Amino acid sequence: LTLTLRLCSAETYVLDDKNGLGRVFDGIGGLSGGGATSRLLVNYDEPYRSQILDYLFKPNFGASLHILKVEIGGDAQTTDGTEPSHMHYEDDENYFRGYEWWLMKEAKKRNPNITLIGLPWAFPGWVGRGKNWPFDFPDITAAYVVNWILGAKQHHDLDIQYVGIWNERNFDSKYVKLLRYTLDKQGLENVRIIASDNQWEPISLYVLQDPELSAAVDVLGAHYPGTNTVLDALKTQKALWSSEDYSTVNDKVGGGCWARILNQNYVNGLMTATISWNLIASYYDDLPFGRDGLMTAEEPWSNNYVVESPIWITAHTTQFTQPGWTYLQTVGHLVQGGSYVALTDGKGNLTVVIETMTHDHSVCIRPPLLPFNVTAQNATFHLKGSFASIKELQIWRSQFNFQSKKPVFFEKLSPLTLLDGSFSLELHEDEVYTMTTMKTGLKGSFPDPPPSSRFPKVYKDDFNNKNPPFSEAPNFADQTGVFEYYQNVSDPGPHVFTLRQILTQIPITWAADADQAISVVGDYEWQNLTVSCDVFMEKVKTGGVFIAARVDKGGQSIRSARGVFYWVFADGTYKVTNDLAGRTVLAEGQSGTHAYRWHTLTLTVQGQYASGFLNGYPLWKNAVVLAPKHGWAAIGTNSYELAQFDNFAVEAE
Ligand code: 147
Ligand code: CA
Repeated sequence: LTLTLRLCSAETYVLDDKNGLGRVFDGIGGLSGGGATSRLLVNYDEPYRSQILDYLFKPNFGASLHILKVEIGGDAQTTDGTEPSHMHYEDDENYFRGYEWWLMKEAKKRNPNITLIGLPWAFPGWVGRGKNWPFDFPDITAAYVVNWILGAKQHHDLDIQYVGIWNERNFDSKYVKLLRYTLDKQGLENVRIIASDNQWEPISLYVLQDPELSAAVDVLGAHYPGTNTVLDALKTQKALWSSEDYSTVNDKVGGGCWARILNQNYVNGLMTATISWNLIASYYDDLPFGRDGLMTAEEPWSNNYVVESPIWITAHTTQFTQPGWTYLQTVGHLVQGGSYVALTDGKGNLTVVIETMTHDHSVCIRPPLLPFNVTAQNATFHLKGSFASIKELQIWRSQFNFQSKKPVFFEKLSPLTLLDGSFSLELHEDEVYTMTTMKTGLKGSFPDPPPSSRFPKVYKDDFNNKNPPFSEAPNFADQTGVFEYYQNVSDPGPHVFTLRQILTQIPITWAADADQAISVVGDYEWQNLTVSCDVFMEKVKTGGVFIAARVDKGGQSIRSARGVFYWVFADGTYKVTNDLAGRTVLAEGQSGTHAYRWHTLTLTVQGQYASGFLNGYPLWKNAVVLAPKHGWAAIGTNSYELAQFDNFAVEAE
């Protein structure tokens, strides 16, 4: 007589190293850039800025990230803005622009072992000798990228460990080999190459068919792999990484997505690193992919920030493992859905991470998630091999509690005493457990930051900053072109310190940059306001600059941005347009404006009417503005041309 009575399934799983181990773990990381995703972070006041950095990087505190990947700024629009290049022009070199250097140093301060990665999305135009393509002159591109790595070491004592090719664009085998050769020639033999930050193919096939390419490439990095890999990738025997993943709003479902892929990228795809796009959502919320970061810090004016669930989901793995640990071969899916991974340091430590995320509570932005079922279940784990003698495990638990109560993230439970090397768990839906021999875990915390608030309605910047800590002025978010603090060295007048648009040539783009340079600032909900700014054209005859209100788009859609744009030109005319491209003209006429002279522009928008002043005198009025109804303020130039801005001011209702 056999009687099988199973009210709740109770399955057993074995964690064993006797038949060898799996792949070496390379870590979990965040990506700053691709682009301008940390733009607003730099302007947080202390102590809040340091608190945020602690939540991201401080070991045994929060996300405790193992990897920081950054964009190698290429002066072009790369999702949420432009990031400045270290070489705007061929004869230019400057390793103090932007905020990625600062961010890498802050990360390294907290975690000296953090793995640093650089990847270009775009390149300055000169790299392609005028063509929108970086591989026609591979020696130039390689030297340009290697300069960035050398500059990191020389000026910031940062060791870049990995470098990539061209984000989600074509790779070129000849270039990859030349990059390897150039790195080696500069003594950078330890810098490893990731390829190709796109899909698994065609890079896997190319590596299989070309031994020289295979020798140059250390890691195959795929984006949004949906936890899967392909046979060709496995055949290369290379380390496989999800070198960009996540990109999901950081609410509870975002945390669920992250929990599922952190485990299953290894279980299903043998990927040994996963990198979140993005590290931290520090860009205006209304730019593309708002809040797609591990946490949110998008209000430097209020100093409010939000530690979201992905931070604690990350901690479940990062606080109890390190790059160089090894996955066990005994990892897999739970019988009633969900997954488990186990890692060891090879010195007796064991960390097991279990997730039971249900389908609807773990959907990521991409790729589509096929249906699957997860239900409550009992799971018994038997520790075998060198783990058989483990007597006690620390337990950390997150419960998303989608239905009823508030979620509980990264809660330490009482340690578990093992009987005969096994333990059982009663797993519910949408949970994450870490069972570990490591006693170093900690749920870090700070007092709540100040409450959230809107961007100040009255805002001014005279750019009078002798020693700006960053090359860009606070809150200006460049969407095409690059705007930098500038000093008119020999000018004793009132405009010694200004903000200057410095691109003179369109970059090798990653997105569809506008034909104009534009930097947005302020509150996307602003409707009625006065914007004013002193402007200085440096391009004679054909130069032009603008100030704007109600700018309704940024990021990859910047070309189609609408709003109220008030332009003056070096040929002595002005224009008012309803769009950045300048197709819909609301008013135009003579202004008497010139290059190499300061002019003050003032734009007032009230309901359906806009009017403009030049040097304090009315120039045009009652232009009819039906749409858009609201948007950011902005400054910009008519083309890729030098121009300066000073005494920017907004008064909004
Ligand atoms: C990625 C980019 O690499 C990031 O810079 C950022 O734009 C991110 C936002 O989700 O997306 O680019 C992708 C764009 C499209 C797809 C995948 C990645 N896609 O359609 O599969
Ligand atoms: Ca000034």
